[in-house]
Amino acid sequence: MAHQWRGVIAEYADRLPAHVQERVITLGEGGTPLVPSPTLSQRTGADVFIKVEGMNPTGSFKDRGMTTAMSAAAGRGAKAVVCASTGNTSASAAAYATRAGMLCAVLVPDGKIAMGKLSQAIAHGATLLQVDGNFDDCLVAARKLAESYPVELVNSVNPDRIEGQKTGAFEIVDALGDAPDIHVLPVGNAGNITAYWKGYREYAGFDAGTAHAAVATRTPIMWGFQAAGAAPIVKGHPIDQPETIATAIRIGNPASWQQAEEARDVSGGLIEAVTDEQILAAHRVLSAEVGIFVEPASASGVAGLLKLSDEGRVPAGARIVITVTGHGLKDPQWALRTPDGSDVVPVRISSDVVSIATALGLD
Ligand code: AN7
Repeated sequence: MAHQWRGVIAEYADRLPAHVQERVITLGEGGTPLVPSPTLSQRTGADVFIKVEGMNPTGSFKDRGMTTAMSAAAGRGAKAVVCASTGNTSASAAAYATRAGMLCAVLVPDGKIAMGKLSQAIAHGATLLQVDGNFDDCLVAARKLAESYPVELVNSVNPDRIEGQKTGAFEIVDALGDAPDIHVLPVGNAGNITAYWKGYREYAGFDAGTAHAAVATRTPIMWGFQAAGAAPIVKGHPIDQPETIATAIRIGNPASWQQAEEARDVSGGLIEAVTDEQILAAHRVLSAEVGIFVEPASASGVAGLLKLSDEGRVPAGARIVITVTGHGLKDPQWALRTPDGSDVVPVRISSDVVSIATALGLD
């Protein structure tokens, strides 16, 4: 039988803690495509690759950390998990809890999560509570709940989440033969930038003790992008009422704030803001020119790269990897609106071939 990817815990067993390996809960996450992008390379004068995390089992990068968090919880005999979420974490937690035979509770900000993600959590049987508040309020409540009641927290403040998510960096180095010059990604609650930095550090022989030889000769510069209306790290203070169409990163007080700053500073990188307009423009570039459909938050890394390129800040020829974090089908409505805000209406036509050929300009 041809080799089938076995999920990140089996594939990277020697790089992950033993306690996540006693009872492995997996849906085959990881092993996602790293796609070269001639379009973005041409636009920026760099050598750009896209890590397509929408190809994970529940359609986002969260599955990498959920397999480890849920396996650790299962190994300890946990019966129930809880998370706060802007959508993707809840979808992932719900699916992995189903696989583990556990109960799953999710706290989401009222009315501010994409329909696809809501459907996933419900479909997988989670108990979904729409909280009167934003993501940050949900996370405070979820943490308190897990402190006082018999449920385990599976947000990225749980270190087991970071352990799984760091495998994204491993896969990139394994595919390219070394770390890229620059790694670009969206920043919301800041778990993912923390995890990628940890993964790159460990593969370059830092931080992981002496058990492993280095796989990479260096670590990349980390470039993170927040949405302008939800950019606490850029502004230097929490945002009480974060706003952006990229609901996945509508977060005003990231839990891993300090770790994100460390990744930025130690790598010589940056964390900057992109506007909703820039995010939607990048979303269109990805869909219409690159061939990859993502949800708006996932386009913010590409938006940031294009912004920096316009400003002449992208080093010529640099090898750049951009993580696009979630699938476009989770929040598909954005494709059906033109840049000037009008709805896209499909052309209606009779079924005769001549009319269709005419409409297609084939005559
Ligand atoms: C598509 O699901 O926080 O900086 O609760 O869904 O690691 O938080 C989602 C975050 C980027 C930001 N792209 O990552 C949640 C949640 C997508 C996301 C991020 C999220 P972090």
